[in-house]
Amino acid sequence: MTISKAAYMERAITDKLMIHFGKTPDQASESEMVKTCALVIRDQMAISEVETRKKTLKNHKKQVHYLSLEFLMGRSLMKNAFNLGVLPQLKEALEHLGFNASDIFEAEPDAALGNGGLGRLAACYLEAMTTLEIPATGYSICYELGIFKQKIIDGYQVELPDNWREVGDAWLLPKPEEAEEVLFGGQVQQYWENGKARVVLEGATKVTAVPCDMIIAGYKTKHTNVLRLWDAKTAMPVDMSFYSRGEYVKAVEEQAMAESISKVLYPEDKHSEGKSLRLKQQYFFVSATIQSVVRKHLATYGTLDNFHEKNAIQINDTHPTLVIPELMRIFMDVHGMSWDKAWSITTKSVAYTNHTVMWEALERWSQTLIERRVPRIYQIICEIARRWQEKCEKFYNNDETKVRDLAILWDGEVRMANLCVAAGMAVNGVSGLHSEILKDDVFKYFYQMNPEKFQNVTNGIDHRRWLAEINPGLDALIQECTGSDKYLSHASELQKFDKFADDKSVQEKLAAIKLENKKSFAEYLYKEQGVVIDPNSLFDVQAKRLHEYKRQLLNVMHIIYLYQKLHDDPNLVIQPQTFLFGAKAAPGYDVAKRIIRLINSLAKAIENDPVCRDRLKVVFMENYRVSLAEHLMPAAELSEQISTAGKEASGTGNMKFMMNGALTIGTLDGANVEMHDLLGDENMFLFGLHADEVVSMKREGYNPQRIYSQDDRIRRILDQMRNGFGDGERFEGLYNRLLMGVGGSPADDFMLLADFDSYAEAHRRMAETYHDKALWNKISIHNIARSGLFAADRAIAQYADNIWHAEHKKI
Ligand code: 26V
Repeated sequence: MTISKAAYMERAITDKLMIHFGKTPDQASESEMVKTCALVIRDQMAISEVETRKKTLKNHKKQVHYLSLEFLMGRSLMKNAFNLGVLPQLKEALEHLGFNASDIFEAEPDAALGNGGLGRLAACYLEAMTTLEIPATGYSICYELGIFKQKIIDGYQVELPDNWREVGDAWLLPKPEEAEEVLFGGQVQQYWENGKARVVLEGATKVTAVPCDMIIAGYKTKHTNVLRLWDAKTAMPVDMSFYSRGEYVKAVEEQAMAESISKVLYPEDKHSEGKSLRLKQQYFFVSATIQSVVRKHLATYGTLDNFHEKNAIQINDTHPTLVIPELMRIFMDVHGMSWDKAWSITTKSVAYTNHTVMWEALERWSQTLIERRVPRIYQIICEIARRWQEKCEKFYNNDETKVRDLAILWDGEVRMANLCVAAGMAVNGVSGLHSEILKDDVFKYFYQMNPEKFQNVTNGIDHRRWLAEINPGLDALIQECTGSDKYLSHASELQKFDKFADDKSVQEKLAAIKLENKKSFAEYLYKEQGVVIDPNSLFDVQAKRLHEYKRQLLNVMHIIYLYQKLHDDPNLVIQPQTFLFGAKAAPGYDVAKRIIRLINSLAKAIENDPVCRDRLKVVFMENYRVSLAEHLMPAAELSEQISTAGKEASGTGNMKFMMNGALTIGTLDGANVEMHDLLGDENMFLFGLHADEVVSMKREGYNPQRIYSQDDRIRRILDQMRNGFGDGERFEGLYNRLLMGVGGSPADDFMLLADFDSYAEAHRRMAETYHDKALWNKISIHNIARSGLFAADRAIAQYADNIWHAEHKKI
């Protein structure tokens, strides 16, 4: 008798539950069930992982090492089951055991080891690298606490710790036998040995880095990859000597110092603060990673001469920059290589991706801090900087402004981005516009020296997760229309859906799917937050980190405008709309927190207002995160991508909304530009100044006060904001920021007032279009069908072809 796949799965689950928890299914809690299923799936992947490793060792392919301080993985159970092709049997087995499968998936905590776009991108890319069968490893820190959990209490954001590992540990395989030692502090000593200068570090503090591996499954492949997360532990033998010398407290102190390194993810995603612990995190993870990469390379090849031929190291933003001097250190101090040879191999191995042009986020570290924490690394940076400066002086004929701009060390600081561009074999931006800004502005003098280094790779998303897995209704419709599930491996197949744009029955099916998704989201929101929203209203969504440049405040201004309009004319007929906001603010970013408070005041005011409440609704969704986004995207109808042009490097939420059929209201910023190229004016609601107009308007002297005094609508909106909504909260600070400029930043730095009129006009066009259901659905089909460009598979194939020169499965 053959046993069905589901029965086999059920057996694996019951066995694991018994072995691991000593329980039968009727005794297991949901959390225990999540862990049990994770262990079962992990076992399956572990077998493939061993096979993959064997194969990679044998075929000597080039390996990719993706270094990122953030990987926003979210949940893995459904994802891995989907990719392994065992999702149907997992669901069936769970149901048969008396569980509701979707409750079990919902009970898995997010692995939220990231802040926002940069971290989620890294997670999508790991999936795509695996699906394309590139031998790749992600490296990061095994933070005990991920990004904080956000609670809204009395309208204010409150941060709570996110202890993801209690359940999330089930995905991790600790590998203590592959631990590395990382050294901090101490003194650099040089001496001569056999006619060669040797460098050693004396009196340094040792921290042990223990790898915890998370296996990544690809789609329709046995190839697996690993996300290696380093856990910081005290190096025990050293500590024992403290104990025996009676320095008990010192030993405990060292232990606390060491282990604090992997305690918590920094929740700031723009402002670089120069905190010592953050620097330690960076060096810890980079040093452990590179030691491990070099060790494995030597074990395979017995030489470092071909290191760059067999390894590509991608630096995700500047956070892993210290990988550059660390590689130099290992090549020279540990393996006796000359400077020139070490530099030649290093600069052929590393590549850098920039993710922001906001100057506050460009990392600069105090020279003194680096010198104190990692003295040998500091020496190497100084030497790199000296040689680089010589080169620049020669190239630019001692032009002082240019040489200063290009410097790696300046004014007591190390400029990480400059170090990355000087040393990297490639530098890339993450959308067409962003990459142009890097060449024309941020790194313009670098570009003139080495134009061939600069590239663009427009971001992409894992469309298997962000479409097929989270929106099964739409997945089924696409498969029905395109005739197969081929789009899952070849996202460009989505194009075949385009010709159904005018097909009435497809339009109606799409509308029905969207309505169902809106209803499920309404239920979800009610369960999570006790908020009721009407699935028949238009779902207008802005979900992303809270930043002034992303302009949640512009959205709020427009809602206040509608609110006032309804008060002026209570009989006005308007499309009922639900405005959904999801956003975490960095705990120290007061302005962002004030904007959250304002959204909540406005939400309350509208809810209590008999004139507005049936037509407008504002909801601040608590704790926006990957798993909430997975419920939200399929239900969204309008996607707000309204950053000041030139400021959003790419955006990836914009792609997720588009793929799920939402229409975009947005500026020509980041990847919205590519989106507009695909869709044309008629299929998105474009508004606002262009990036070059923002620059020239600022240069010529932008005057928001004039707009305030000349435009009645804007004056009324801002006055209302200043006075608040009668709940005792006033927003004078925000008002002043828009009109006076506060604390050194200019008035309305992000040009909200300049773009308001055009934004309101785009909203009018949008509402008119929404009225015409057939037209709206047609546009929605165009959006879905043309979103294939934004698949991570495409982006990864470009990295592999143009930057890493690594082989991959063709898409
Ligand atoms: C910066 C900092 C500064 C120091 C403190 C910790 C910290 C953490 C993260 C960051 C990086 C911020 C850059 C970032 O997230 N950029 C976003 O990258 C996305 C992926 O490329 C892109 O879609 C977004 O437009 C861009 O804002």
